[in-house]
Amino acid sequence: MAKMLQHESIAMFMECGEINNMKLDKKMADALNAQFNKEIVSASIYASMAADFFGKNLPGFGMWFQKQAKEELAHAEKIHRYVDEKGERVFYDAIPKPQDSWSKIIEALQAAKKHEEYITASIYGLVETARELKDYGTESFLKWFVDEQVEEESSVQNIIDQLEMVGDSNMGIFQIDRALMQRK
Ligand code: OFO
Repeated sequence: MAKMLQHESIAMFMECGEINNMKLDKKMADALNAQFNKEIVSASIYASMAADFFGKNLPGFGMWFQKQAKEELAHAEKIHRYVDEKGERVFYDAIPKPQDSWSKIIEALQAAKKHEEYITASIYGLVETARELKDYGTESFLKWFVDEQVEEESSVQNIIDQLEMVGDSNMGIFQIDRALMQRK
């Protein structure tokens, strides 16, 4: 009897182990792969905004977006590593050509805000998929991205608010540009 219980508990333990180390469901793996590519597209959009700002002699805005582009690549890398850890691999999609220039500074920032909202919705979709599949490991991994999106939306909105405050004042824009150079 005791032996039987021992076998049962070993079987249960193995089952739990399988749950903890479970492979990614195809639906989850595909969704993470799509997000991986969206992060790379984000980097391309922001790098293009940086180029536009540097070209317009707004180095603070340029540096801010250049750093943002690097962060997006780091996000892609984070997903890449997670997918690898789960025994899968990522696949690269073609990167669509980003817009080259924006006629007003605020238009670029508004486009960035809209893009971040789209990314937030995409991350929420991933969380939903993880919950649906009872993939708690991936849900926990995604928590970092949920928090990061709150921060990203808020930092872009702060710049929009400042631009709205100064309007067309060249001095105001100059000061915002200088302040953006401080981004770590
Ligand atoms: Fe990756 O957070 Fe912006 O897009």
